[in-house]
Amino acid sequence: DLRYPDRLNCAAHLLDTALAAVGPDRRCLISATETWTYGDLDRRSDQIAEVLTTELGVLPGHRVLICGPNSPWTVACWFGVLKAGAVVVTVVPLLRSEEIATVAEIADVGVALCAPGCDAEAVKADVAGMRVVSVGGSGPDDLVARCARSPQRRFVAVQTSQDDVAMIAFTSGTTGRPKGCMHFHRDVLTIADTFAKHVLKPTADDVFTGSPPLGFTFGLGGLVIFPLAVGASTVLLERGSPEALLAAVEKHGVSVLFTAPTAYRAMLAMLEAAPDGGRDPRLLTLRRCVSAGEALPAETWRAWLAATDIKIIDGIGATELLHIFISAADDDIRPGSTGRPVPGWQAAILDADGHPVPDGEPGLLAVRGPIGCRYLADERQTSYVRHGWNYTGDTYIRDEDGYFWYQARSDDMIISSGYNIAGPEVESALLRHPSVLEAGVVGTPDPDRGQLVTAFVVLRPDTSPGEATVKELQEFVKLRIAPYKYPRVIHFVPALPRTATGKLQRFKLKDLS
Ligand code: 3SK
Repeated sequence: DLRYPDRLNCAAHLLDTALAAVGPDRRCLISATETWTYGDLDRRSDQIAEVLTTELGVLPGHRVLICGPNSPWTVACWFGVLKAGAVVVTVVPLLRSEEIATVAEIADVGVALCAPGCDAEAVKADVAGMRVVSVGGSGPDDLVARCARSPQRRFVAVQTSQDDVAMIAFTSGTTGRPKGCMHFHRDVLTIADTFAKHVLKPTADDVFTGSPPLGFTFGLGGLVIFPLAVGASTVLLERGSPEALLAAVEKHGVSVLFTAPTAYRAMLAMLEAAPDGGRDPRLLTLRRCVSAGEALPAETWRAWLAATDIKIIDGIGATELLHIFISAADDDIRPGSTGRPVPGWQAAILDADGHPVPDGEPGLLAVRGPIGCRYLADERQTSYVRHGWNYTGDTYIRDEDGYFWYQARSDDMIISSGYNIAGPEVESALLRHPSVLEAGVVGTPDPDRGQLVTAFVVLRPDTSPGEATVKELQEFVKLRIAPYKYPRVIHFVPALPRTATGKLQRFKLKDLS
């Protein structure tokens, strides 16, 4: 049931529901240096709302940028801005001044709440009308100091409407001018009532952690909305490296992990079998693992199952649609497939004119459901939303049982000698070779074939990057997928270019070749 009250402030609703269910003393946010209870988060977000409205001139509907690492104060800012009736503008941290300036200009940001590191870039952005306030730095103007001085009283959350904009999440995609995706207060609750409720099924006893930044909606949902919607706790890591994830799981008894395929592979390389051949002793508390951000190869899924006995829940979401809309868990999983539409969502494979493509054939993934794409003042809205569907920009195949199989980003299909070749399929085949750590495959211009299948490979440290390895990998791929798909060119590189959210930047690979 996705009906919500007309008057709805999602931040107040989430906190009030959790407080009623688990009480103020339940652990909520855990970082390397502090642990906040639900009562702490409620109180500090009240103080932030108070400071925003009484000292910084923020009014309902104003846009407030939050730029910070995964930390309790970043979460408190998110709740405080919403309690004040303002709109959260989220970006991943480490943006440079020019990028901040673009986002601030598109979203008409009045106040920027920035952690140390981000604040200098925001000041350098020099956006007219944007006041930069540091959070967790030093000095009397810092938000934390202002909160400590503020009257320590309850802030009555602004009674927003369920379809008032709560947040504008920016997506840079893998290239192009960033797009601001507007989401309503009800959308924030909807992701907990669809993917989390029907697929993930967390409980109040769960402890969450993961690597995606809170400025990426995958991280916001997985590390804040889903745990808080059930009164669970969440471990926030400033650096979600594979080493840090393993250490956090062991130290805090984590049971739910959100990360991307690359991190699962990196952790696999670090795991040790227990003396009895069972699960690595650091991971004993883990019960749910979620992967998104990129397609999860069947090989990675199987290797993780063999090492941990856990079936990774793969999923595809989009910043435009806030969170995951196709996924599968437990016995419903078909390794290598993303899964089936999450309850509440519909998905179809269409051609560019909106006609259905038969099962078994590749086409454009189109989805519709309780959340839709609403770009802020961006003409690309009319290419994302067409024929009553959201076109995600991915090429997929639906099988006769209704499972969706990722092929490529629609603009990443390689056309070589008239064949359609999906780069990620070649990447999966390469990843099955024991010497390959990471692989990125793109089409590069070729006068004879139109495009050449070109692979960029990160080898394990003990492998030599010579011609013999090139030949071995080519033969290896030919034996596993249709031979015409094998990479005719292989470059060995120390690392692959990725976005701050971990997505492979294939356009940069094209530039490298
Ligand atoms: O990249 C994805 O699959 C994703 C998942 C959840 C939320 C947002 C995104 C972009």
